Amino acid sequence: MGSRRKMEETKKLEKKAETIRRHVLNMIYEAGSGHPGGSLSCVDILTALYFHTLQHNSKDPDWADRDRFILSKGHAAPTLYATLAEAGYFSVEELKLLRKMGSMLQGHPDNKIPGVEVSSGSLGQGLSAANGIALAGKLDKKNFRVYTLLGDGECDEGQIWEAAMLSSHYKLDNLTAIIDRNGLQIDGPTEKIMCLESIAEKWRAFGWHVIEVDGNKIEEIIKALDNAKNIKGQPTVIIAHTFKGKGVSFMEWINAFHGRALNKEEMKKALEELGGEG
Ligand SMILES: Cc1ncc(C[n+]2csc(CCOP(=O)(O)OP(=O)(O)O)c2C)c(N)n1
Repeated sequence: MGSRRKMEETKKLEKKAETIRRHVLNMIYEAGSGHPGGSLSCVDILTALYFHTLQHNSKDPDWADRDRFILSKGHAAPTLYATLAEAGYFSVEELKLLRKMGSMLQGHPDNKIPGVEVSSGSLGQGLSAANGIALAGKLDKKNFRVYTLLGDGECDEGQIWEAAMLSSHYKLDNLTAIIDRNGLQIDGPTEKIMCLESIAEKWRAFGWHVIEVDGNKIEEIIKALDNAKNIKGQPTVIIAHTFKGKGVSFMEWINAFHGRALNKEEMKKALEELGGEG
């Protein structure tokens, strides 16, 4: 792609990410509860995946050759739902029903929702599910790829490291894990609670190809996702350095917004910062 077309694509995707950020805040506000911080940090990653990288068809969610995405950090469900709605899996109107009784869109992803591959929310499980799907793809000689997004705090779960060993043991080069490295988890900074550094060295030691990017820069994420496709014989992990609360100045790196909705006044300010409509 020429550099001018690339710039135009990036601009379009940045606009899409802004729309998704507005949906996320509105959804959590309407619901009165949810996880805005870790939902906002990963918006650019999901935008790059669904609007650039993934081979998928919202009109045929069960298409056998589709690429698969698993949101392992399931509490970022609002971002997944808003992205799926923008991609045409269901109506944007549905987003208002987040966490409402009887609604399809419960607080954590459920695989009954069109486009949701695996139910998640209990941290630590997504990479294992992704391994199973990637291994099945290889056994069936399919060309689809598998992607999963993990939280950095989620990497405290032992199951992640068991799964990481398996991915490299079976040379799952059709698998890309992305870590939302926003540096915070439920109780504070990851490095205070359970030191993860050097996270890149840890994944390398487990047999993975490692790429580090600014996870709030869409063009960097796209480049890394494209590069991962060319890595043979081992899985790739993209360590995506992000900001929790990205896009709203008074939320960035403030862990009070891990698990609470904004109030009316905060919403007004946040939407002003995000600009645009919707
Ligand atoms: C097994 C399990 N334990 C605890 C929780 C509660 N919980 C929800 S979010 C969260 C913090 C996760 O931190 P991180 O993965 O860094 O997420 P982010 O900061 O990106 O939101 C915790 C402990 C859970 N969902 N699952």
